[in-house]
Amino acid sequence: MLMLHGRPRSNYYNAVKAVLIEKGIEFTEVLETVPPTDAFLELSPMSKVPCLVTPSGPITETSAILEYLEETYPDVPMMPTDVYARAKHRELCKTLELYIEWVARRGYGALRGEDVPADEKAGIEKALTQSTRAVSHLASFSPWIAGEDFTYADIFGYFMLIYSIMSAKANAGIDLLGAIPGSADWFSRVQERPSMRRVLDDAKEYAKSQR
Ligand SMILES: N[C@@H](CCC(=O)N[C@@H](CS)C(=O)NCC(=O)O)C(=O)O
Repeated sequence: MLMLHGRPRSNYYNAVKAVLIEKGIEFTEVLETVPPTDAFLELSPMSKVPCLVTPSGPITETSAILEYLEETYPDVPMMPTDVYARAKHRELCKTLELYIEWVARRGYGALRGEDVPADEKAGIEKALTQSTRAVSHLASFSPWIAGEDFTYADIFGYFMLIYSIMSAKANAGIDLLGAIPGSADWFSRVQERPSMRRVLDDAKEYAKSQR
């Protein structure tokens, strides 16, 4: 049985969990602590969650895990089959990860009541202004982010935006969904999926248990 190591507070962990549920793959969850145990560092040397332990060994990095799941469990497809469409799907996911989430992450301190320096805020604003334009250019939202079919980019994209929305507002005064036409309705559509409801409910329960 596959074992998903991590924490339901992590947007990356939750993305993999939702894809496992969408694909109907059995898995067990293994909660990991902060700071990490030595045993977890053996599985995930960068101490990052999620880590998926497969019959062949552990895998970290969400995009690597999602591609492994797609290749190992193709019965419920969650990536386009056409080679060019697949490359565009990866391009969209990378853009959301590197230029939205990793930029917004620089300001996550503001969500915990910490000060974010003014020059960092200015950098976030400049970078998000460009990357929201890029996502608007690459995404379809008709009805799903990469076109007609629901793919893992919908789940991954949702989780790249979930905390970024708050950081963009707090640090740069940017309404992230407003800046990407079509994304607000899509965001609501994604979170109505049963897989997503389960993951988001579990995350809420986990947050309550940590208070
Ligand atoms: N590039 C990684 C990012 C994962 C990530 O940043 N995970 C965070 C939680 S959201 C984490 O494990 N942080 C703990 C640490 O860095 O020690 C991926 O794609 O999985």
